[in-house]
Amino acid sequence: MCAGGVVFSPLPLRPSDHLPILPAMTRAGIVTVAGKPNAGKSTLLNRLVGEKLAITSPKAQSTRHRVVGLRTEHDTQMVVLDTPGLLDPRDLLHEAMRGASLTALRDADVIVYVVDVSAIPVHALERWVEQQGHPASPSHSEAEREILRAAGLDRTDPLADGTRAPWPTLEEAATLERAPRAPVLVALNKSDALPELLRERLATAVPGVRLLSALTGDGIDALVTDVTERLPESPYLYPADEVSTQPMRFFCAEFVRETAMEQLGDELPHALACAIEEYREGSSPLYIRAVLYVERESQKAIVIGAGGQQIKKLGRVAREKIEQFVGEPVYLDLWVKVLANWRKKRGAVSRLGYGDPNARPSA
Ligand SMILES: Nc1nc2c(ncn2[C@@H]2O[C@H](COP(=O)(O)OP(=O)(O)OP(=O)(O)O)[C@@H](O)[C@H]2O)c(=O)[nH]1
Ligand SMILES: [Mg+2]
Repeated sequence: MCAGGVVFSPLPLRPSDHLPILPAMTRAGIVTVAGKPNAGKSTLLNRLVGEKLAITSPKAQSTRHRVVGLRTEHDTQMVVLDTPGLLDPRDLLHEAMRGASLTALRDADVIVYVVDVSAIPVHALERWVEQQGHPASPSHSEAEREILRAAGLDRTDPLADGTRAPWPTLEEAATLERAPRAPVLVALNKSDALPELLRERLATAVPGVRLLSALTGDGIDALVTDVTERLPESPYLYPADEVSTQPMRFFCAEFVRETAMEQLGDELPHALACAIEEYREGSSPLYIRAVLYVERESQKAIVIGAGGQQIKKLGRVAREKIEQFVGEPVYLDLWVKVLANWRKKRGAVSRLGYGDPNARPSA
């Protein structure tokens, strides 16, 4: 070909020359983290997001709301939902918590069912691992089966309860009437607390089981791969640089409540709720007025402490956590008020932001 004296020698076409350049296909979806109280769900959310969003505590029932964390990495966006621990509701707050968990299970594209493996007796885990290696099958002779039955290892023997994993299924833990729509990955968390040998045997004898330590990060990469494979191809649902969809004031209230859980006795934290009544953007330091609600006058006295020492300490630590989160100086104006028996009052439970306990999502 000759144009204006310039000779073009056409290069051989490569297949890609005919194709429009498409961006790499992304994956995105909702990853619901569910399980019994204290299993390590919030620790896992924080680990997945790489930031402390959800409050954690050795005391059970620390999470009361669905907490949203965003993880965007390697063309995949996970909208991670941390949920309140699954329990039998004993009051309206519990009902609202259960409602939040069930809704998150229903909305999920993938469910990570977190089990505290350190709470399962070691002998039950050992027996289960043992059995995975020696299942009785139709190929076993009757004599071999007899030996396995005697050892309690015959899968075909309905009386050998060792055939079951030594933890409840998600349906059992959540008392669901039917299995959730989304695929369920079982994550045995707190595996750092297991004897090393047992950990190795669990990992090798039972390939389907994901051993995890949300605390140390062990097993997280493998879990992320498992989850990613199950997410649908989709454009991102939120901007790639965001870490949550919830407002700052939500996290501020949670940090106050977490600090109260750390500093106050075992029972009192369950009676506490925190509301942010004012959040003055643009002020320096950032002005936040928070109210800790308790159920009785006697509890108010405990939170305030002798000479106001307790609330002063609580306010200082909570302020430091909030400052770290918002990245600027904060003036935390902290109050304590009595809202008598609020956990038993529908209006109060929903006014404190715990969803509508009337809305009972089906299982
Ligand atoms: N040893 C160990 N402890 C862990 C691990 N993950 C969480 N924990 C601890 O277990 C306790 C409960 O953790 P959370 O993340 O608050 O548990 P949760 O399931 O969110 O609890 P609720 O919100 O109350 O249902 C905390 O003291 C955590 O530090 C882990 O992998 N190993
Ligand atoms: Mg939690």
